Amino acid sequence: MSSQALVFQTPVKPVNAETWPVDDIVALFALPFNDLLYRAQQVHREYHNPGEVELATLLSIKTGGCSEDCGYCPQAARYDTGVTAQKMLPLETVLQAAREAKAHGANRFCMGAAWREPKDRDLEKVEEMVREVKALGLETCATLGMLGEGQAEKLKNAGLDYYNHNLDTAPEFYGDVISTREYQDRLNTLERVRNVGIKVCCGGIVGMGESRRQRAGLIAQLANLDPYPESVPVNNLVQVEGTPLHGTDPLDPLEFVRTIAVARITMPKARVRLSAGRRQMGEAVQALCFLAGANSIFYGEKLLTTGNPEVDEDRALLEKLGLRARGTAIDARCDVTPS
Ligand code: SAM
Ligand code: DTB
Ligand code: SF4
Repeated sequence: MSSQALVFQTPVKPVNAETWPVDDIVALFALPFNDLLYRAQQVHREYHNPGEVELATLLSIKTGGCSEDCGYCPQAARYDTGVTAQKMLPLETVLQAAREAKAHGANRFCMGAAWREPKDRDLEKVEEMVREVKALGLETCATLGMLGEGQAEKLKNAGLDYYNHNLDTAPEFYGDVISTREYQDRLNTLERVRNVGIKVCCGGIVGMGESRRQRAGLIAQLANLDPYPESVPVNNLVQVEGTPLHGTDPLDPLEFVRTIAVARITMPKARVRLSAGRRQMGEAVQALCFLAGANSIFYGEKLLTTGNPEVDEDRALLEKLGLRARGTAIDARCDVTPS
């Protein structure tokens, strides 16, 4: 058997197939590491400029005091995590943060709120923020929890480009992590967002004690959305003292890299974001994630309540890897042919 045949005897979604079976995704996870990364890099190069990384800056516009019981989250009021509940930030504070993000070269500005769902009077303030941030020339994203009837439309009219709402994990594991809302509630919000023409940013968290099959189950849920999300954040659990998931056995970093590669292969056109957990990861693992097809990061020293690499550190890492921020890259698909 030729080496080509060895590489390609792995599952490939048939052209007309409607869904990715979980078994096929498990089979991708089980590939020899180098074969998996090779496949992922091939897909990546077919659909994306491999020299380019999108930079998305996060701002928590309403921190803490949340009524939900998400087992990973430092912002749930019921866990004693040291996060104090704050009121929504004033418009000018948000705009100042957005201007700084733009000055640092961010492509997208994502506003997050610790809500189960927004109240209409709060949404009005967020609409204003979206309008003004967009006017600065940044892509806009918001993550505000579940959206009710008409709320997605209001955000669309304000100019929102992306709505982030994660499925978080596989349906079979979901109940171990969250009890205050259903998987179906999340799917309903995603449908509302899709129906008004806002782009979908949807991913999940790994390292919560789920099995490999459950990681594959999360990817299957995402990849089988029709269409699949434009943006797929893959978060590695940031363990926060006081949350139920604090003390979970950390995921093997190479399994995290595999998850990125499988997301890339199953959702070829999506931006796959190497999301929370980078500060704990080290440069080599992050470099492998980029090789596996990640082409977006959260950029800025803070995620919502926990830390993220400093801007200068990230700039240095991108430079070291020969990667550039989206929009600044010349076509990096150059052939460097030895003379
Ligand atoms: N409250 C809204 C919601 O739950 O949809 C929006 C904000 S919530 C913090 C957004 C996402 O952040 C969660 O769905 C989860 O995937 C991620 N997240 C929260 N805490 C995390 C942690 N400790 N580690 C990794 N990801 C986390
Ligand atoms: C996403 O998938 N990850 C981000 C963003 N969407 C909102 C949030 C990560 C939060 C990590 C824990 C914290 O900083 O509170
Ligand atoms: Fe609240 Fe969102 Fe945190 Fe869940 S993830 S506790 S909904 S802020």
